[in-house]
Amino acid sequence: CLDCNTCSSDPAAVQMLAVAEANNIGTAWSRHAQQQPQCGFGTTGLCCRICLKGPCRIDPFGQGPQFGICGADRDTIVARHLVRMMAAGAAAHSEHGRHIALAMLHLSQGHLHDYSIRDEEKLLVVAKRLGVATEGRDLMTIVRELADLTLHDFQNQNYDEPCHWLAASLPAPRLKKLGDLGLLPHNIDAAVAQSMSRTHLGCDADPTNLILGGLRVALADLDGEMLATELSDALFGTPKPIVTTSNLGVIKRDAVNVAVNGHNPLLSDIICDIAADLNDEAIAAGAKDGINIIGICCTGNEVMVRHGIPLATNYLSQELPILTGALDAMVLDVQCIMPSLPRVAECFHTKIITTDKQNKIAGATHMDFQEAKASENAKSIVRMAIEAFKHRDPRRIQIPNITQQAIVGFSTEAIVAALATINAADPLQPLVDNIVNGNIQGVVLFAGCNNTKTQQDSAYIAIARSLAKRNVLVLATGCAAGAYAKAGMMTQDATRQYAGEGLKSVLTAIGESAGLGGPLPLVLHMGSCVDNSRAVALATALANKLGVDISDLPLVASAPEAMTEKAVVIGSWAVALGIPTHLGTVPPIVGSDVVSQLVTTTARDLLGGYFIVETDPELAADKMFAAIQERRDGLGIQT
Ligand code: SF4
Ligand code: WCC
Ligand code: FE2
Repeated sequence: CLDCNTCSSDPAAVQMLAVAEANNIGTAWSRHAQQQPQCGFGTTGLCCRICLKGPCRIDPFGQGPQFGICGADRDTIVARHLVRMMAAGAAAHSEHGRHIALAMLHLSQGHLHDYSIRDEEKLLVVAKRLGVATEGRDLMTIVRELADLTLHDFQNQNYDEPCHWLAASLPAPRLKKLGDLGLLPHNIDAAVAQSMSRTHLGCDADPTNLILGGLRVALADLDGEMLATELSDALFGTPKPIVTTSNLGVIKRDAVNVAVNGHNPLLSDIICDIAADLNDEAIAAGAKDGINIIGICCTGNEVMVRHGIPLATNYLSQELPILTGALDAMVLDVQCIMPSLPRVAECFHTKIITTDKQNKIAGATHMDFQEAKASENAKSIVRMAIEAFKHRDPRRIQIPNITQQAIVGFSTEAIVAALATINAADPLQPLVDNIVNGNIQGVVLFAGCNNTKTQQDSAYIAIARSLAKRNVLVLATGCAAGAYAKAGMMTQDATRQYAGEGLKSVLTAIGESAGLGGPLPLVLHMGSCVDNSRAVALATALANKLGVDISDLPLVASAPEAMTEKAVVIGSWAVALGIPTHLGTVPPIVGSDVVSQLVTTTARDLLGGYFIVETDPELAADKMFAAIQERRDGLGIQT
């Protein structure tokens, strides 16, 4: 490898990559290099492994075989695999959601003593939205009914009854459109199972029908994300603006550093709670600064937006905190966790702890986390970190002295509350006024991952700067949010430096009236990946206020470094909701013109949303800005 700067635009990651190189420790980047060249059939989606007669490969240039052994053509093969990706993504998000819903149920049954409803107001708001009676009723009865209603979205067998969360949350015209096209799922689990079933050998071989089925499971994914976000808010609190820090410099030399990595807040939130109780034990072990909890990836985002826990890093650089020699434990729950972590940790004292029965890694210590014993389990985990701290090798400690301030916690409620300081009676009106007068041209939601195919974080930064300069309001979730936090783009200075004049004036007016003593940050951190549902809530509120559909709004989404199946499914429901959605990673569908057409032009005709595949950040920004202008034209508000 020649230059670590080509791997990442994050200076702290670059520093640690040099350490990895010097110590001959493999990282995602070195493994990426070893994987080159990657298979052209897989890249274009033209390899099928769905049955044991395969793998079958379609010659992309038309010279060799054009059909798999069963007779499937390129379009069927590409569509089937794409649908399977969506199903896997939906399964992941909604399994997370189910976990939270079951915790709510068990809480209402009196089985969980370490959890409570921290945000009663939020609980009541969502209960009402879902049709649960709240007046004069005991809180736990409401919790029970809300949990039951939520779990019904995993159990309902009436195909014509759409999932409750979607039905209660999307604008009426969108629901109508999706319902007419048969895209409203009745049951999350069934939608996943049906996707697997129809893509089995010898089942659905019509690419159009397959992709429509894919959109149905994508909407099931959105249902799972919505319920995960909203119930987590009720349990752990709805995020409010909070000032914290980000990047590897948040690791403290004189503390027991415990990283939480993964997605589900059920464990990490409790770890944050009990850390203070064990501070004295950490100090007694020689860590004069006590216990320092830091976040990685989306568990990191969850505790960052709710409690201001510093975020060490996002997905692609998750191995690097170990290389500082000062990370004492990394606690893992589910999703986007590299199986390499125990291998990297072998060279250090860091304890890698898996906690979910269904997500173990060979070489890690498994500590089965049970909600009924949450505090007890969390204490054992933190004590493992304190024990590991005693085995540190002080000579190997190198913590990059790099941190950035990050103002985070912009839930939909927090954004509306900030706007309410300008117009209490009608909080959305100032936003609408500024969109109409052109101070804000539109809104972009950045979501999705890191991908070794791109220099880490760089496309996020370039596109956001380019759009912000053109007065586009920037929202972010997941690893996108991590990228912006690390790069110092969630600060007031970033607003002063990068926002166009119109956007700057609006962010300043809102920030000042909301008591921030300056503008809102340039990029608003909405939370984890399931919290993309927060952006849908904001879009829905705007659409409802204007009496239009989401597809009419000057709103675009972007995943410049998309990587996971979860990112594929998020992008797919964004399209289904009518949102022009940029992908900076070329998806494995380019082997089929038919499928490529379906997710671009056909989707646009049917749903208003479509994918924009563009790997060049500047061109991507231009295309998204053009999509925003088109929407403004449609609303008759061109300025
Ligand atoms: Fe080949 Fe058809 Fe089997 Fe796929 S399902 S591996 S195309 S025979
Ligand atoms: Ni969501 Fe992508 Fe990060 Fe994982 S955490 S890597 S799906 S963006
Ligand atoms: Fe995530």
